[in-house]
Amino acid sequence: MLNEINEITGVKGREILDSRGNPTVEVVVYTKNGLGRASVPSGASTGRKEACERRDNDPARFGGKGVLNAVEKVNTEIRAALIGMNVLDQANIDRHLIELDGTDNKSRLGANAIVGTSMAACRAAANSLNKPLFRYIAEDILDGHSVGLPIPMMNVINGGKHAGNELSIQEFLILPSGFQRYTDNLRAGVETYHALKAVLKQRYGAIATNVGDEGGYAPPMKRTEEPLDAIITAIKEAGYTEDEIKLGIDAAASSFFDSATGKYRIDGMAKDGEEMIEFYQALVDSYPIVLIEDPFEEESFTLFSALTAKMPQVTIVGDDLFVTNVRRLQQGIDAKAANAVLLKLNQIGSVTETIETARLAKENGYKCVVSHRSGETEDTFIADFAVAINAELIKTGAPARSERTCKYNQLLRIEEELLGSHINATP
Ligand code: 2PG
Ligand code: MG
Repeated sequence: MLNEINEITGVKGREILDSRGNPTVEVVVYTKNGLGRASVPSGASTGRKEACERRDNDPARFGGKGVLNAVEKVNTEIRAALIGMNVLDQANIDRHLIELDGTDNKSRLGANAIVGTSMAACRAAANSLNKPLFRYIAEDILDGHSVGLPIPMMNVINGGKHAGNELSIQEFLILPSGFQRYTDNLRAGVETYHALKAVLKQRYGAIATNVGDEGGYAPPMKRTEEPLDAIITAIKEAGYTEDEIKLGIDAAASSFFDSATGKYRIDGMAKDGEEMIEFYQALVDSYPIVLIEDPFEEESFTLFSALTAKMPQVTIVGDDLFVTNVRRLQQGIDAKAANAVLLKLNQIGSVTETIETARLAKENGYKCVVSHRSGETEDTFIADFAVAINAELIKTGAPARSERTCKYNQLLRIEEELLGSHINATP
């Protein structure tokens, strides 16, 4: 029977701002025991098959980017549907939201309205039980799942749609993984980030140390090798080895794929799929690259499969390819298209569906990479989520700008708690 204390008593949506200064949805879910609040991030290099982010398209406000319609759905239909429900039944809450929406891609209520509510309910439940969010998800939603700290995957040089330079590849990532503890891996990554600033300044001048949307530097570079060379130097300068800090890239290749010619416009050239495979092979041969995300445009299951077969030692991640969607992931598993999945809650639109996708990934030996969006908020939900599902990796930008560091900082708190050193014995 529903314990009154855990009953949802209110749902409130509002329009707030994300890290690019664009409006986004924030939701608060209330119970007799307190509340849970969550806010929704937003992508720039979005997959075509993502759940639909509802915007007002009213040019009189925020250039059409307002989210008052989505907020209004939270404050009317969603509120009415959720009041009286058990906040501890996340699966039921999400099922209700999906049925209430009634579309395949959450376009009626808006995925931003739905995922904000779903995350806020999850947090309200954790608060109601007086548990940290990661524990609630692991113990109560996942029935005692083992938890673990992910390897941080830090985007230290920004290109593509996230920066005003000419780099085709969107993200140049460092994966500090040489240490047992997350705290030490984070420090190694941060020290490398700072060493990189000095390297860039010396090679390209101070203007090269301006940052892009995710806090990584956005130097005036053109060729893919340039950022990789600078990062390799920075790792050495910071006193680390290539075993301790590995490299990854998110090509976000849909953003430089020309559908008219079927070619990829990269580094001033036009390459077909086979040539792109050779391009990636040459990069992997020359640099300690252990991970490649979205190497091809988002419908190229065949090319993804060819690359995954060619370099089984490399983590090939599907982001726009899978859009956190369990059906797309199953299609990828059947085609052996990758060996890892990027998980973005707002890409599919609810906590339960994201968990389902993570579960399918794990059952099939795929790694899970929990990810932020390029437009973020100060919400730290994904840090707890990554620990709860025991994700191998988390991608949440450079260790700069608070919408990025808040996630890395939350992981510091969680590690401290898991190591049992969070309670200060000294009065
Ligand atoms: C990506 C993401 C996050 P966006 O492509 O992986 O880094 O970018 O949020 O712009 O889709
Ligand atoms: Mg991506």
